Amino acid sequence: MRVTMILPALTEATSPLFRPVKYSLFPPLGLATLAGYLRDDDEVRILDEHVERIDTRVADDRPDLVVIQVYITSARRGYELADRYRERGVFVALGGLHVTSLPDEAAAHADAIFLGPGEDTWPRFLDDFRAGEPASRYVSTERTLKGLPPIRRDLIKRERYLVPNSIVVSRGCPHHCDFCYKDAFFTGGRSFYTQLVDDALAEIERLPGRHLYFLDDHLFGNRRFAEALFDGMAGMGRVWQAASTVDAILAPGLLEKAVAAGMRSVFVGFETINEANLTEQRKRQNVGRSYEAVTRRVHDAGAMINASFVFGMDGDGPDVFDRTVDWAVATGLETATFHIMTPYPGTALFRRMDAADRIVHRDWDLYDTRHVVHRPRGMSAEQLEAGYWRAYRNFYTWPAIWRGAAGKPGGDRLRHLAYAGGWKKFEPVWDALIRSGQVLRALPLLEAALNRFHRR
Ligand code: B12
Ligand code: SF4
Repeated sequence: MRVTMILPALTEATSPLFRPVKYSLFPPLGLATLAGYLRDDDEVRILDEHVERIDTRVADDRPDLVVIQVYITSARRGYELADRYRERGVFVALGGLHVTSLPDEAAAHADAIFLGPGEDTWPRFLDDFRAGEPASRYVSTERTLKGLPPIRRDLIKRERYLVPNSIVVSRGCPHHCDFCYKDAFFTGGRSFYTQLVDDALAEIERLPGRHLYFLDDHLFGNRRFAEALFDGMAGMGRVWQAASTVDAILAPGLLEKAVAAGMRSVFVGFETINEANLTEQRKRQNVGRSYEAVTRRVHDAGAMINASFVFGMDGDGPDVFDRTVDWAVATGLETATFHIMTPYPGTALFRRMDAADRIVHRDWDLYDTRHVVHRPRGMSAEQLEAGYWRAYRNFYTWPAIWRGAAGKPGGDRLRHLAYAGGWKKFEPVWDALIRSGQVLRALPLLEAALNRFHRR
């Protein structure tokens, strides 16, 4: 059987003028996971439009099966590709987060759609498809990562990614924040589960080189699993990055084990510095926690923080941008990502906004967390968008980077400057590397910035 698997990209990622490095960070792990279920004699390829051109006009591209993973921002392009293949009589399967949120919308462009994670439904479909009796809709209910076939990393064009060693050892998260995709995606079964520790360690052993990036929503979410994983990784000589929550960082012991096992930077969802917003968004794990204590703990342990903030919640006024950036710089956060609050279909936030008639349009292309798609309460949509861009600019000026780094001891200060500056101040260099298909060459620099100045 001939199978083509596609990760379509949003327009920005395919621009001939400038491609932000974030689109060349991670390979399509979800598709490589699904490819693991195919047989040895199946012919399969993975196309990632973020790093390569997909030309569907080539008339002889007629595989037996096309699989497309659909995110909200790539839905339009995903459907367009699906339609082209179907016009040619090719069977098209659509799955992923957006398909799960809006199955009827996706079904109009597919022969079969998949709701939720694919580990149970996909092998079932493959049997049905080979038997010539595929159903049109598969809904995931059995959630386990036990006995997964190895991920087909051989199908990934490693040299096109800065971080080819991305890895996921769990699915979902134990929390239930209103704005998050998670509850919608995992409806109908468990919404947080992990691999067996030994399987996760074996997957890590298989990855070449030194650097790893855990894409798990919350790597610290199951304490017993995380402790065993970090213990197993100690001594492997890995340097890695991951995501955690405020409360898990404050819990004694776990952070230290992570750093001892090689964690050098952690993504933390602070989301907002307005306490009222946290309650409204059911971000309970952040309520009443001292963000200063979180940053101090991470820095004292020897790691860096990549903080995530969301603007435009109901408690936010026009002052929120400068207050957030001032706080982030004063606390010495190394990197930050800012977002405009975006109600994804399927989330509690979307239902709440829709019921109050506060969703202004359903142009999914613009649901990219950089455009205002709802009616904000404490400011105008224009103020919100302008403030969002200002926050990015102000946080990543050299004086701000310097101020953030200045209060740190020598090695940590250098690391802060190299890491924050490297991401945001050398964009033309990233662009050139991406264009030449050689972005992986910069990985030693990333490893050095993460680890070289680390002295603890
Ligand atoms: C890595 C990542 C990225 C990477 C690359 C994405 C990639 N290569 O896959 C980068 C940095 C480019 C990125 C960018 C963005 N991202 Co992003 N990203 C992620 C992240 C952290 C991990 C994805 C991952 O690898 N998961 C692990 C694999 C194993 O799971 P999976 O990919 O979901 O695949 C499984 C299932 O979905 C399913 N499946 C998927 N497709 C199909 C198809 C079929 C046929 C079947 C059977 C099953 C199936 O089976 C797979 C195995 O279980 C997720 C968060 C998350 N936890 O998923 C956010 C996430 C996907 N990103 C998100 C967003 C919003 C963005 C941005 C818009 C952010 C921005 N402001 O720029 C951009 C634009 C993305 C785009 N191109 O359209 C949202 C998506 C919301 C939505 N409703 O679609 C998420 C969920 C983050 C969040 N919490 O809100 N992202
Ligand atoms: S902690 Fe993060 S991943 Fe978990 S539900 Fe909240 S936003 Fe989603």
